[in-house]
Amino acid sequence: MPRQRHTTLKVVVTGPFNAGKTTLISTISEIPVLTTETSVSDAARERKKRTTVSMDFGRITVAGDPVIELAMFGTPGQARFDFMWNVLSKGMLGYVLMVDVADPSTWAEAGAIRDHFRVLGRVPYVVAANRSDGDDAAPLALRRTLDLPAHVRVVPCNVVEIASAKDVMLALLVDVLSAIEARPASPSAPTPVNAQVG
Ligand SMILES: Nc1nc2c(ncn2[C@@H]2O[C@H](COP(=O)(O)OP(=O)(O)O)[C@@H](O)[C@H]2O)c(=O)[nH]1
Ligand SMILES: [Mg+2]
Repeated sequence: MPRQRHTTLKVVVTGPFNAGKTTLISTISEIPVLTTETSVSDAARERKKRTTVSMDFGRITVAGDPVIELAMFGTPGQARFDFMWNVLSKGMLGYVLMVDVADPSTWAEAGAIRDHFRVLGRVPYVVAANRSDGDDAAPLALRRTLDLPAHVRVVPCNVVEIASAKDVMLALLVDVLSAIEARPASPSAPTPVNAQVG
């Protein structure tokens, strides 16, 4: 029987503090998530006690030919760690902008993070409208606030639930694969990391 082909794709999960980035990766990762957390700054302590310092790392496998392994890197949300955004975005093929759709006070910061990432990589992204709880109006308002181009998808979700978290990653994967397919074949074009046959 021929051996299956495997491809690893690097994706990033970014967004403001407390949006649900670490939760998304933890909910769907097949390996124990490597996370580096520390106490939050005083201003944020009211909301939660720990925050991601440098990154979260998790992995999920998507069956098919080739088998796709998504290597998921979660960024810190607090701006005092934003030097890590530049490091983590190297080689990414797409990203999730995670937003707490129930807390509009965080949306402007989400927009600023998206603007930062848009410069770091011209790759597809999807907006995860987390804690949506079936509310249709808030994801639409979020789309307007972020002034999203029509092709950027807003995925309403509650990433504590496995099916919902998978929806977000699959939406991103579809856009990432379309972008790879549409790319002109050029030796200098970035290729999926660790792309291998065998
Ligand atoms: N009810 C609910 N709680 C969530 C959801 N996503 C995240 N949380 C909770 O919100 C808090 C912050 O999430 P976390 O993933 O640490 O946020 P991060 O700062 O973006 O990494 C945690 O206590 C999560 O359990 C969700 O979809 N629904
Ligand atoms: Mg986190």
